[in-house]
Amino acid sequence: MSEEVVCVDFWANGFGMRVRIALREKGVQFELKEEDLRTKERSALVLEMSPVLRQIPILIHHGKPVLGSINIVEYIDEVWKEGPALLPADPLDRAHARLWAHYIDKMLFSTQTKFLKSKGEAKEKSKAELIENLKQLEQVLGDGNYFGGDEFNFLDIMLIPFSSMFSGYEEHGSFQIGVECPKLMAWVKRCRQRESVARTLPDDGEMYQLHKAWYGIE
Ligand SMILES: N[C@@H](CCC(=O)N[C@@H](CS)C(=O)NCC(=O)O)C(=O)O
Repeated sequence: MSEEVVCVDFWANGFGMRVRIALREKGVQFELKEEDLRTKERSALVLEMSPVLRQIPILIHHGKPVLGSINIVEYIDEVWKEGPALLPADPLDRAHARLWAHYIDKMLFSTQTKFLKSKGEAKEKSKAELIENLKQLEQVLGDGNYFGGDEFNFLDIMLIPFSSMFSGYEEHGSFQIGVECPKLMAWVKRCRQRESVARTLPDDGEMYQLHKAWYGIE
């Protein structure tokens, strides 16, 4: 099989970081095409490959698009079977991992947005929600090294990109995630030692600066 793999993404896109980490875990060579989300106009490539959603990340494999980060990571796992398995082997464990991946997208990501956008009382309320979301995820992690148990896998890939905003959360909300969620922070440190993660995650400070500009945070 010819391995023509392109990832269309923006350096600070947490959803796209999942795709880049998964490809690196599998040892798949890919071309990265940067799409600058700071401009409103989407490139001709995005409009061609994702005419309905117009969103990134997009994985282009042999010229065909695969969309949606959860979907893409599952696709990568199915296609490049020779690399380490990303999804758990057991169907019940897979269902559990997918459920929490959706929790990250529906709860954590939307709470993050509310927290960064809001001020005053609303900001305090969403800060409390954000801490609850993180505590909930810490509970799912339990005492394991990784979400899937002993091995770094699917759910770790789903969440670790969001850790690049953790120091931004701390600065924005004047709190310490390590105090609220010590096991989760230990997991972040563990994951960041992996080459796939270290090569993919942007600098925490740059990530917060970008979000400050996006949300007009002073
Ligand atoms: N559920 C999608 C979400 C992707 C998404 O929301 N992408 C945003 C960036 S975070 C995007 O491409 N927005 C297009 C734009 O802002 O024009 C996934 O998991 O890939």
